[in-house]
Amino acid sequence: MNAPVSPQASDAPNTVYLKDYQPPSYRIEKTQLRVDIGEQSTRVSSSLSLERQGEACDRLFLHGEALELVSVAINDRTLSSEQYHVDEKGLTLLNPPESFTLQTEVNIYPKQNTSLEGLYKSRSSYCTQCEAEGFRKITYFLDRPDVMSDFTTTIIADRATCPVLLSNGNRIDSGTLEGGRHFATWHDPFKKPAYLFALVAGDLASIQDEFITQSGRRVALEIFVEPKDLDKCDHAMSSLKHSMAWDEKVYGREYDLDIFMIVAVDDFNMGAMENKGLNIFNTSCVLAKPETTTDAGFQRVEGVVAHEYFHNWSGNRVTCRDWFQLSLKEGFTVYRDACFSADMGSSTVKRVEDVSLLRAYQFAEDAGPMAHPIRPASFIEISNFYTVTIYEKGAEVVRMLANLLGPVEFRKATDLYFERHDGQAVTTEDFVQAMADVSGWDLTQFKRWYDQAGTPRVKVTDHYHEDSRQYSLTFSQSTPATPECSDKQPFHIPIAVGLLGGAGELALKLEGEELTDLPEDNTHKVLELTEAEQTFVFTDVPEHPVPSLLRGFSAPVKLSFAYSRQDLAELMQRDSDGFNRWEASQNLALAVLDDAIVAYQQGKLDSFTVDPMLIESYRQLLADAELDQAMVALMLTLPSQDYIAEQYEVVDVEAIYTARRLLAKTIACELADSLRAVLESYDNTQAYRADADSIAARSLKNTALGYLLLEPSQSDTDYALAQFSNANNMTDEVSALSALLYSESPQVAEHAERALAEFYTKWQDEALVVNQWLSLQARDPRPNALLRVKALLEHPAYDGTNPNKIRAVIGAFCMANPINFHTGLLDDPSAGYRFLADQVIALDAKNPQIAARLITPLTRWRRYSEVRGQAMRSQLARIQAAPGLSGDSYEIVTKSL
Ligand code: B3K
Ligand code: ZN
Repeated sequence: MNAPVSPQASDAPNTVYLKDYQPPSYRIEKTQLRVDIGEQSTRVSSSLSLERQGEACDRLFLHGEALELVSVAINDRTLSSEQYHVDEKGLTLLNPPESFTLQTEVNIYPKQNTSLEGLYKSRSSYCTQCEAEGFRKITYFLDRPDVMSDFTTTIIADRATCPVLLSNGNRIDSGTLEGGRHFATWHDPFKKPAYLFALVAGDLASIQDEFITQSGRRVALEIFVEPKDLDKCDHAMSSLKHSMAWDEKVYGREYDLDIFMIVAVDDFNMGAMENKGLNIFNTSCVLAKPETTTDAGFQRVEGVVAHEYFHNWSGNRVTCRDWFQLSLKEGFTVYRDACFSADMGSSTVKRVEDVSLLRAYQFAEDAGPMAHPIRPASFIEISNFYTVTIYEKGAEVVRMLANLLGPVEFRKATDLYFERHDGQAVTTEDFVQAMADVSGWDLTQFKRWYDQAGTPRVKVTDHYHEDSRQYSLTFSQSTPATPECSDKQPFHIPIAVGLLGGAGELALKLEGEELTDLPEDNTHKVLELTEAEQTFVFTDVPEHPVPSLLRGFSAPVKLSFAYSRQDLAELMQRDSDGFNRWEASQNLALAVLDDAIVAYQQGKLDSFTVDPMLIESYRQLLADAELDQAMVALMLTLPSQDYIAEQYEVVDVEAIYTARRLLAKTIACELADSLRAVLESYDNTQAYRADADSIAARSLKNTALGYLLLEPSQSDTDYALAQFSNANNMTDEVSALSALLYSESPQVAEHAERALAEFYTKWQDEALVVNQWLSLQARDPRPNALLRVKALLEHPAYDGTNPNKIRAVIGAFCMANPINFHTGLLDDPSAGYRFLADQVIALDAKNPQIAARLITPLTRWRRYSEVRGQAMRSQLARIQAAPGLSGDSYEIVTKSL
């Protein structure tokens, strides 16, 4: 039976507003699915028990997209065409009863589903991705997170090609069928929204383990991968067990089902997905072994496994009422996984990495046309809101709450939140309310962090009165206009501070405080800025100190204070806050980079000399045996081009690139002996280990190698070549390769090309390693990289339907190779922009989510020179005019133009 299909709905995609939220008019108590997977098409039969909530209504709309309706019945009676209506958005039932069973049958086509949302095929496996709104591509449903249902799922498939059949919860039945087919039935005892539904059918192998929970329950753990990858699952398994133990210890959260499964697939739009009991992962976030995976890769696996596991409570047991609340689960869970990773390795290193990411990408987002608060007020396409703002800034807001409450109260508050809302779909208000109820704090002003976008600027000045021995810090805050609001109210900003005196850190006593009220270790304080301008006066201060401000990056703001370079050098060496030591190194480097940028712009770079203060500070760092080697490596690393760009109103791409390169080369020359000493003291014969100390030692050695290869001696080149050939791990192998490749020294060039070719020959069967190889070339800063990138798109290793490959080539070129993206080709300066628009237009029809994400660099057109900005803008307009553009891309281009 074919139902009538309505004519095309209106063209412009709709905007959805938070203020229009209405509770659902029906509940779905039970959902029974039968998914019969065939070679060409899949038949989905569903039976939903619906119960009205509240007023009678004359129609009920169920979401459904790209579904071929076969039959629709209520309480086993097939509906006539007057009783329902179908269009490309869903199924409308007319005059539905108060309580009924809706039975539908649809055909879907997983093999043709290139959006990687709904049910699709990745290599030889079938899998699903339903968050945010993918379940509606599987069957008709109330596909919204506040409709939570009890799911029973039967999967039927060919036994030979799909021996493994998985879904959420526990397997309650299985058996063979005629014609070489078989089935499995799964029941999930926890009610959940459809976005947490998952199904997998394929020819997969698995490793198994178990975890005994704190109350003594045994949980079976299983990781499914293609058989060839079975040797790369151990790290994910141990990360999972560490995560389970950590969540019990730190949050008192125990796992609730008898089995927890992870499945890795090659084609996945994001990193992973927290489906109840059946997480589905991008292979890049599961597979790891030393020979094929870098240290960063190992850490990513650990972090993502933890993140998805932690969602079982922060997301699944307590979920979101609507998608405006996305940060309720994402911000909180990122905060949780960041604390976990900090506990597993070095907490300062983790903090530096996270803040670097936030400042390079989230601050840029907050200053651009897509700026949105962590709880947005409206959206067109929710997929566009899985952003660094929702995730990383969301996590910063939770971190501020955790720090304001302190560890004991914060734990009480999260206990209350989980208890109070278990099994519910709630809002960010509910989260903050639990914090307020436990602590007694008035968090009214704090909640502005959820509603106001933009990065607050905090300007600080100080004054020391020698006679009264008083030291005052005056803070003023302001937040630039963003698309949703131009008039910002002051935020509640916690600012952690310390004061450095000549002989060490000073005791801190604010005016009015009694010494007896203060803790013994009294050199650290959190000042709470709530006004537009506020002064804090410290008393009994014996000398004019150097203030250490915003320790640990205690709030997501841009703080400025007129430090002298001497102050920065001191903070770099002596601050007891590791994060601020790094911060001082960045600020000192930024000051010197600014000298070079100005010299470049004035055509005086040839006669430019680098401030010796920076070189001497770096020299001392390299001699500091006390400091964590990973911190030395981070402090020696110049700010990224993106972060340098953040410092300027108009981004001068050439000036930033050239200044940074010149500074790096100068460091390489001036500190060559110290850098070589790092290489000499490193024992390259040691067995690989992935612990924090080993990772730290490798990162320092490879940072030194990268510098030395900028102006290499023959022995430096030989060292890199030997490391490339003999490395027993991918970190060293790929670091040597990138040092060779990015050297620009003519004596290295030939070696680099040979190494690149060898690397591919050696690793061509390892997809994730090949992605590294692609990305290294796409990021190559040498001129005319675009020609090489275009050639890569034709290479047999490239696959234009695989998001990892798209990110490795197109994403890396446009996001991580600014000098080439913005300067294009020698004879065609806007070639990079046109290339990106071409790729977006071609991809949009196949995978709109990935296409829309790629557009980001073009949206920043206002930050560049007039000529560049207009060239970028005209490519956005070209994308906008592309026939049949998706709502995803439409939203990004329209908001950016
Ligand atoms: N919750 C998923 C995100 C899925 C988004 C799909 N558009 C991954 C995560 O944050 O854990
Ligand atoms: Zn998440």
